[in-house]
Amino acid sequence: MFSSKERFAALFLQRLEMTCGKSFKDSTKLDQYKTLGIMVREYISSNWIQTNEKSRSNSGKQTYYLSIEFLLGQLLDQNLINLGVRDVTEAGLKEIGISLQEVLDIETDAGLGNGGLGRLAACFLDSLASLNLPGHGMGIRYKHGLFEQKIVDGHQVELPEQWLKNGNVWEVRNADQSVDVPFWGHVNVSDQNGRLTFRHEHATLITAVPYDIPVIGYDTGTVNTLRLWNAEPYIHHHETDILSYKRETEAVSEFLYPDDTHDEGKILRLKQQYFLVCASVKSIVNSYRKTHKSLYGLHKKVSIHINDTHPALAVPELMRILLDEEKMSWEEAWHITVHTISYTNHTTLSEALEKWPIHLFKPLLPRMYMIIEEINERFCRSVWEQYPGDWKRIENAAITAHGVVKMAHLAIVGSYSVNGVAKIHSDILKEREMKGFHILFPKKFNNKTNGITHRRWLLKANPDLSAMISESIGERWIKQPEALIDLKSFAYDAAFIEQFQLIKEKKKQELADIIFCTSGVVVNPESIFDVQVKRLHAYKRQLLNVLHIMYLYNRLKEDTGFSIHPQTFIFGAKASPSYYYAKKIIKLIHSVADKVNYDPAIRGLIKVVFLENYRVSLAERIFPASDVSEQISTASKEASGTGNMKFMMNGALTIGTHDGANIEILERVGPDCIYTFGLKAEEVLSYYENGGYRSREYYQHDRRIRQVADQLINGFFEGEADEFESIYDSLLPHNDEYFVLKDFSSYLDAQERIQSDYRDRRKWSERSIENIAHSGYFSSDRTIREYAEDIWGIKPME
Ligand code: 26Q
Repeated sequence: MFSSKERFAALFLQRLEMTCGKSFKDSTKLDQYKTLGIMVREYISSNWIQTNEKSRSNSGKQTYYLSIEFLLGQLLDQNLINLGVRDVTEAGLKEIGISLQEVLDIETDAGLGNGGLGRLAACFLDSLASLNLPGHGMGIRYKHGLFEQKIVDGHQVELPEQWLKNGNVWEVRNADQSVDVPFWGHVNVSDQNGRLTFRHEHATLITAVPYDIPVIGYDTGTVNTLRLWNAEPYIHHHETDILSYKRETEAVSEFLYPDDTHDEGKILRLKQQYFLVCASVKSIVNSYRKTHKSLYGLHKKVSIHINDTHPALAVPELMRILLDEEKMSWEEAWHITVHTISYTNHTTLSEALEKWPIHLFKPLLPRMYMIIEEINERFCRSVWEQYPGDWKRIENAAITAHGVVKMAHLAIVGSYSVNGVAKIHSDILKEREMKGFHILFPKKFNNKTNGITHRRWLLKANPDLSAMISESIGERWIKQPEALIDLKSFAYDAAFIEQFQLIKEKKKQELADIIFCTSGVVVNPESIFDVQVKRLHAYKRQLLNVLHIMYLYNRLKEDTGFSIHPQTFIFGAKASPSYYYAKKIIKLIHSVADKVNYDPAIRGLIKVVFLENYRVSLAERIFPASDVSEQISTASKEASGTGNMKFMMNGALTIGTHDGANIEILERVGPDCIYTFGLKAEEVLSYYENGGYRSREYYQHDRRIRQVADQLINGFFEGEADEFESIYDSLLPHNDEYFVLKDFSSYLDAQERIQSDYRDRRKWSERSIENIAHSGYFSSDRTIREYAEDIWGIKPME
C-alpha cells in the first residue's frame, strides 16, 4: 500500500471514492484525512491482530496502565512516522496535488487530559509500543475533552471541546467485550456453608463499551491497544424513569474533569473513577480467564499500574473479584492483589491528595466500601502489632479516618510499588509526606524520573533539527535516545552551529506567524523567545514571570540609558474554570501585554504574548521555537515537570528553580548550561514548618518589588484598579505563600545573566546543543525501561 508513491496515490484515490462516496475533485480535506486514516488502520491491522494474539498466548506478562487521562494530541502524523511511510505518503499526495501538511492540520487533538499526568500517559504508550513491550492503556472515552479556551477582553472563557464531531478514524468499537458496572443498591450478606457470601442487589447498572485505539510502535511490528470506555445504558434496565436513567448514564463519560483540587467531593467524578476501574479490571480478568483456569497465578502474568490515585479503586475491585467470584480466602486474594498493583504518585501538594467523604462513597459503592473497611481494619491491626499503643501512628496511616477515604493510603497499602516522578519528589515522599508509610514499607518506595517521547517532541515536532542530527550522528538516536550524547562533539563545530541557528530562526519565524495570526501581535523573530507554557497554578508562579516583565517595563521607562536585547515573553496556560486566582493571572498577563506592546517608549524591546487554547498540537510548534524555558515553580512543589524536558530537547536553555526534574537537568548539563535561582526545597519546607518569612520586609526593602506590587492596585492599569487586588493580597496581607517576592531578586539576576549571555550567540548555541546532547536521558524510553525492569517485570516481545 505504501510501497511507492505511485502505488500509494492510486490506492488513495480508490479508497477515497469507496469511503467517502465522492469523486476526488469533490472531496474535502476532511475526506482526505479520513481516507488516509483508514488506509493506515488497514495497513496495521495484521500487526495489531498479531500483537493481540501474542498477548493472549499465555506466555509473557502484560501491563495495563490505568489512567483517568490520556492526552494524546493528534495521531495521524505520528503514526505515519512510526510506520516509516511518511515520506512516501507525502510524495504520493503531492503527485495528486494534495499537501500532506494541510491534511494533517485537519485532525483535532484528542485532549483527554489536563496536563502533565495525562501527557505522561500518552508518552508512555509510545515508548511501550516502540520498545516492543506488552503494555496497554485503559481510560475513559470522554465525549468532551478538556475545555477549549477563548480569551475575551483578557478573560478566559471556556467552551465545550468537540473532538468527536467528525468521527474518530482511530477507534474500533468492540461492543461484544462490554462489561456492566454496578452503582448504588445494597449488599446482601448471607452464610453459605460457613462462608460469608456477598451479593450486590438492586444496583443501577451502566454498560461500559470499549473503544480500542491502536498504539503503533516506531519501526517495530508491535501494535498495542489503548482501550477507552464509553458509558451506555444497560440494555435490560427496567426502571420507570428511563429518560433520566439514560441522561445520568451518559453523563459518566461525557466530560473530562478539569484539574480542580479546590472543588471537592463531586460524586460524578467518583462514578467516573469506579467506572474506569471496574470495567478495566473485569476486562483484564476476562481476558486472563480465556487462557487460565483459575486466578491464582494472576499476579505472575498481569500487572496493573495506577496513574495517581484516581484509579485506586482497582485495589478493592480486584479483591472483590477474587473474594466474591473466585471464592478465595482473604489472605489469598490479598496476596494476589498486592502483587498485581503498582502506583505512581504525582504530587506532594496536600490539597491535591484525594479524599472521598464516606457519606458520598458508601451509598454509591457499597461493596467497595465494605472491602476498604476490612483492608483498613487489617492494616491498622498490623500496625498495632508492630507498634503497640501508638495510636497517633495508626490514626495518621489509616485508610478511612475522620469521615473520609484516603485514596493515597489505599493505593500505598494495596500495591507492591510506590514511585515518585523525579528524585527530589521521591525523596520528599519518603522523608516527609509519606514518611509513616516509608517506615512501614521501606522496600515499596522507589523513584522513576519522568521522560517524554523524543519521537513526538523532537522527531515529529522538529523535523529539520532531527534531519540535521541524523546527518551528523546517524539515525541511531531515534531508537536509542542516549545516542544524542554524540552531539557533544558538534556543539563546538562552526558549521553545525550555523545550521542549528538557521533552523532555530526558521522555527521562530513560524511561531511569530502563528502569534500574528492568532493574537495580532507582531513579534521580532530576532528577540529572545522566553516561554512559559503549562497549566496555570499559583505554585508554578506565572506571577513571578509577570512581575519581572513589569519591572523591565518600569526600568525601560525610567532609565533611558538602560537597554536590553529584545525579549518576547510568551505564555500559554489554561486555568481551571473555578480557580479564581488563576483566572486573574491570565487577565493580568493580558493587561501587562496591553501596556507593554503598544508603548512607543519601549521601542519594541519587550513584547508579551498569550497564546490562546494551549494544547498538544500547539505545544509542538512552541518548543522548537523557544530560546528560554521558564520552570520557576516554588521549590518542592513541582513533582517533576515534563515541559522542561521538551524545551531542553529542542535546545532551549532553562531558567529554573531547584525543583522537580530541573535538578536532574542541572546534574546532566552542568551549571553553565542552565540558569538556576531561588530558594531550595529544604529552605521552603523549613519556612513552612518554622515560619520566619515576612513578605512585607521584601516589599519594604526592595524598591523594584514595591513598585510592581503597588502597580497591581494603584491605577497603573487604567480602568482596572480593582481587578488585581486579590493578587496583591496574596503577596502582602496573605504573606506570599509561594515565595514570589523572596525569589524575585534572584530571578532578576538569572534573567540578567541570560540577557548578557544571549549577546554571544555562538556561546549560547553551544549551550543549546549541550542541552540537546544530554536530553536523551529524559526520553520516556529510559523511564519505561526502568518501570518494565524494576516494577512491572515485563519483557520485550519476540
Ligand atoms: C482532582 C480532583 C478533581 C478533578 C481533577 C483532579 C486532578 C486532575 C488532574 C488533579 C490533578 C491532576 C493532574 C496532575 C498532574 O498533572 N500532575 C503533574 O504530573 C506530571 C507527570 O508526573 C508532573 O511532571 C508534574 O510535576 C505534576 O504536577
